[in-house]
Amino acid sequence: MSSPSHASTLAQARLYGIVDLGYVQPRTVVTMTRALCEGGVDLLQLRAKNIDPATIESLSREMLRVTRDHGVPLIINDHPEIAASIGSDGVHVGQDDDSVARTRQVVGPGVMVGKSTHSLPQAVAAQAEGADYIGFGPLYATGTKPDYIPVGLQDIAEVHRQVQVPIFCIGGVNQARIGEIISSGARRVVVVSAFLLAPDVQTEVRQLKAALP
Ligand code: TZP
Ligand code: MG
Repeated sequence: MSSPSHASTLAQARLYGIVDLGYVQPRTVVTMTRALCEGGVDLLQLRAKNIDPATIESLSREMLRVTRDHGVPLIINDHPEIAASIGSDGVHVGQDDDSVARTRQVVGPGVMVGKSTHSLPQAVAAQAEGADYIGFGPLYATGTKPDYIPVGLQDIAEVHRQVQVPIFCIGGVNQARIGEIISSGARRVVVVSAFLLAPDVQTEVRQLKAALP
């Protein structure tokens, strides 16, 4: 675990937003970050696939100014060296990235490390590896991660029995589905496109948050 304060932040966190540059133009990153924070996300990630590291670093610095103002932890996807150099609160790695231990060596002890998982065995392994939290999904087929086979809702209860670190269910989460996701045992969710493509981002975040337990 990264630090006691991050542990309590994660324990309280229910709604995780992602600024994904597949949906957001670099010039609107700051506006989007503000809308997500003001709507009430508890954690925010920058996800920038196929973008050069210098651009990611400068965008993440701009985001950090906004997230700090709102007291929202910022997590950088894929780039522990950027997380370390800008002083972000966390870094997120996938199954094909460096191990949690190696990632932690880069970012140091005060930075949370999250890991994506796509099955029950991967979730159990990520906890054993020392992840501070995990993502679990995609629950549904999603254009944000088109190559992945959805895991469905049937393992949500079991993953919560087997894994004690915070579990953020991800993939196709939106207002229409949140009821069945929560009924299946989810306590925390990540929302990407349903927020980023909403006509009124702040309202969308607020309404989805109100539907969480
Ligand atoms: N990991 C599993 S599903 C996913 C990621 C990054 C994308 C979720 O995006 P959306 O738009 O909320 O389905
Ligand atoms: Mg990755």
